[in-house]
Amino acid sequence: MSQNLSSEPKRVFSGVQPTGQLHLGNYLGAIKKFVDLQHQHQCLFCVVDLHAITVPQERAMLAANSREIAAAFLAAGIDPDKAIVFVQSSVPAHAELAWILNCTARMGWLERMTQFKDKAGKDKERASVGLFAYPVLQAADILAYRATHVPVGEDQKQHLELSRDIAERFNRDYEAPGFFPSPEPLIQGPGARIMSLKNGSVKMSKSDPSDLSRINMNDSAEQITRKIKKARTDPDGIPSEVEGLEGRDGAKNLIGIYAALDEISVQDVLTEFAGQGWGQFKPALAELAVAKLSPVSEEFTRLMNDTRALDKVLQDGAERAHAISEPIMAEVRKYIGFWKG
Ligand code: AQP
Repeated sequence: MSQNLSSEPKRVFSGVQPTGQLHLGNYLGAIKKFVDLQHQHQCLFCVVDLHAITVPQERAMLAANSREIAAAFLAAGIDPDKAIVFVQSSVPAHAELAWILNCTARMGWLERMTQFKDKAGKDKERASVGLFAYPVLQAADILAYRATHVPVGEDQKQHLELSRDIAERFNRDYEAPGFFPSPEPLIQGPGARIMSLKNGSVKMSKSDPSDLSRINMNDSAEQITRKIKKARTDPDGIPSEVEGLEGRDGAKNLIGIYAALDEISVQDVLTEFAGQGWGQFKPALAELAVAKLSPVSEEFTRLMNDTRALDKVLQDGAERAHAISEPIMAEVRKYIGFWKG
């Protein structure tokens, strides 16, 4: 059986749920980072439809939404000849390993997960068991490939810590030292936490009832410009130093979005715009956002018109993903001692 992965190359895994409109937070916090990583490491980018069904989904929309996420990956610059792009439900290892890891994870660990509390809201009793166990499926996604690195937004930090605990516990319980790596999150950079345009203290999210709170990846130039114009800021102007953004959520968010889109530091943005008002900054941000997002949304529309080509990418990706996960699952079954180990 294989040993520690430390001498093996890095393997990157990340997933996005096919639950509707992709927004700027998903793009800057996750997808844009995927594009750079594919050149340095073996990467698997997954449309996580098993995660999506932890809350009700429309049968008529689920497959179409999965294609949309795959199209967004490719439109953003992911090359399916380099990275493996696939749909989670088409590779059986995810569900199988999730069950096994459900038996490794502890109730107390999951009860501490803040995202479950947020998503289940007041009516915890009526939430699905799947929503509660969601972070275990996430651990299975990563560990089924023995991935070492996971690019995600900051909201996923706690889930990644849980994945590490689960990996370590499996290795200990089944006397498999070093079998599963402790996956590391890749969270750095100003795009890691994009906030709502209407309320800088909550994250930009597809479930926010106000469309003005987010920039959707397929918004037109006019929509983007209007939303940025209406974004919540404060009466003060743009400071010259990062400390001047302290306690100013809306201001900090817009400056952070500019930095992430232009791939420069927050300090560089402040140096460029120090002393100016929002009336000057917002049009500059809108222009930048349109320039960066329009090519992605045009390519997205083109790809969505060729579903056969998209399905071919996803089929090929599923086969390549299965080829990696199956030998790992064979070892997992042996460690546990299943009849067909
Ligand atoms: N606001 C955000 N800023 C930075 N990164 C973000 N991500 C999500 N929102 C932000 C990152 O996007 C990746 C894919 O996320 P997901 O498909 O798991 O969706 P989510 O996190 O559930 O996205 P939403 O929009 O917040 O959905 P709802 O409203 O359903 O909760 C992940 O890497 C995530 O960190």
